[in-house]
Amino acid sequence: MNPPKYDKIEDMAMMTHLNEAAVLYNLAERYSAWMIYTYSGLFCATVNPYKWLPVYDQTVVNAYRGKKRMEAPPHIFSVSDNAFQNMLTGFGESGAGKTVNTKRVIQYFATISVGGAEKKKDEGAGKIQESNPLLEAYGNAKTVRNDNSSRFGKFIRIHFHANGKLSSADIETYLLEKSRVTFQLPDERGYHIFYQMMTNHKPEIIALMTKRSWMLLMSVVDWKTLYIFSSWHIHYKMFSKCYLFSTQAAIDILGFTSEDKVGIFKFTGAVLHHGNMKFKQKQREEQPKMLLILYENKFQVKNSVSALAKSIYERMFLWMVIRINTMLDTKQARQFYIGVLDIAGFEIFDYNSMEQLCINFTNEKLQQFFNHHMFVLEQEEYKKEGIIWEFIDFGMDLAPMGIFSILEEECMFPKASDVTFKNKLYDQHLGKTKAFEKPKPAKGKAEAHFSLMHYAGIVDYNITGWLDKNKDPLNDSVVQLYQKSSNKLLPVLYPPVENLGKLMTNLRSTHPHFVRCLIPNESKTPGLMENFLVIHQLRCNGVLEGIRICRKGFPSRILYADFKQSLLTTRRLLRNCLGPLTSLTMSTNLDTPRSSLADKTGLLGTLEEMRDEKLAALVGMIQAACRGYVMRKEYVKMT
Ligand code: AOV
Ligand code: MG
Repeated sequence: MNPPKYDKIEDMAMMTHLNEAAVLYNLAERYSAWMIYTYSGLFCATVNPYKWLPVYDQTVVNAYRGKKRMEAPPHIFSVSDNAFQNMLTGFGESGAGKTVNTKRVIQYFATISVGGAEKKKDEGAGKIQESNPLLEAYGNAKTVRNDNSSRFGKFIRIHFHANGKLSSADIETYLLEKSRVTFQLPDERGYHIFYQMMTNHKPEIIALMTKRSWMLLMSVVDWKTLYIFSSWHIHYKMFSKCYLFSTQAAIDILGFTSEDKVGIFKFTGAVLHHGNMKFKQKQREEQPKMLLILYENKFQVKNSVSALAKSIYERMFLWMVIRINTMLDTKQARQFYIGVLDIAGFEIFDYNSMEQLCINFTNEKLQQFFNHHMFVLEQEEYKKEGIIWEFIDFGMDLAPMGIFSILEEECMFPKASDVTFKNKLYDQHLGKTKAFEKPKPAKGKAEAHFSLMHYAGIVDYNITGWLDKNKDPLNDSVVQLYQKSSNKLLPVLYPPVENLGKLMTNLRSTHPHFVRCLIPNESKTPGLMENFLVIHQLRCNGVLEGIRICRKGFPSRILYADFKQSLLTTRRLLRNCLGPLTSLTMSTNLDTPRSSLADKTGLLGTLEEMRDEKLAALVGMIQAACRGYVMRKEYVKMT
């Protein structure tokens, strides 16, 4: 156990005894006092409070400006402030708080760099906040784990001028879960926007769409029997009303034209219509003579219609992002940027399909990046600097992902089926790859075909329908028809596809800061911490290893040239101010061959603090001297 003075410690790297229990105890103690942010060496951890704490307003923003990490309690604003010129990555399981913290980071930058509370909404980064309601309406949905779960990943970049003033912002999105448009598991929902629209509570939308087309839409769509929704709650209808207002406000503030706006709502309505189509199976007729014409059965037709609905929805989402970016671009000079990454968190459901594999794969990639950064690069840096250091192998193997290439391959074979796909997976991985296993059947468990041991836990996947999902059977003739549409928006909806590889390249080119979001319980209860759930996350996320390497290693670094400069400036300042009065000695050898100065936790910070303190004291004394006081020599002794 740690001595009482370490109770509720702000940086867990400072603890005398570092073990799982101590870390958990500290997090729990802090959480019970609503201290949701805690440093753990190189990164910040946060536990979802599930209630709004008054810790994000303008006074708090101001309080964190220009503060060093240890000068104020741990906070997302402090991480943001220290991330200037760098990049921020929020990650953790679904529902842990990534998106909420991402919004706080954006809020912080949007307000500090355009002059406090009277922030200008027309500035790029101010506007990016305004894009949230729109992106969340179309990209977030209720899942079992999170009522407002992000079903896409985003990387937001805030660009700055050389003088640190805000320049503009842009956003990149990844992997929108388009299957959700037409299918959800029990207790989950479709995208928020559908429920918002169904409140029928926005006369302006009706006005925009011409009364006739809106009435047509409303009369044709039978909201209650839409097969594309697994559940429909009347409460949600009332709740969605207010959100419809913010979605619509976002569309206006961002500067979409009224034509765009009509297009957006029309297509959303059209997607709903797709969900309302019903098909009847006729008796089989003779195959037609013309080879072009091919009969499809009821299910194939339903599939094709779903594919079209999903495609329109996805393309409209991507198009909105492109439009948002055009509107955020202020065309001003950009010197550097801060990037904030918020992806859909790791998830394990009863039934896990291809969407879960994609999300978990992205998380796995990010974990790999985190490990590489924390454990490999960190240690390589020590070697490079000639520090005597025994390489620690953290041995964090991650699940193999040859699965996607097998899927791609199978999609090329016309005769491939779920069974052939499964056989191929087993042939190549079972018994050969450690992380790949046959799922253990259990009573009441959904059927699964293979298990993957991910860094965060074992997930059982069901491969039914993956081949079709991956092939995305878009009907070419309909797409051609779309391209010739008299509606201006429809032909525009075909921009290039998303790309995970580019994200990783982006990440590698930055200096990342990580914010580890922890989910305290699965019932969304404020203040309740389930120990096993938290310990599990600490274990698989490398939080403990991170702290350990931070204590053994040298987490603070400063370029030697900068350090030297800083010392010289201090020395010069002292000399200039005090001349012969000083009894100052500086014995540091400033000409060592190293390129950077590595430091155990805190020492560099302490040195900088000491320097600032001494300088402040000196300034005070000089002022006092000028006012005629006697200057006492010992005050200026530098320790
Ligand atoms: P996520 O982004 O990590 O999940 P969110 O950021 O959406 O999780 O958080 C889930 C919910 O927890 C929010 O809607 C809030 O109700 C609550 N919450 C999270 N952080 C805070 C906080 N700092 N203060 C108050 N409430 C909070 V996912 O997108 O599902 O991976 O895929
Ligand atoms: Mg989220």
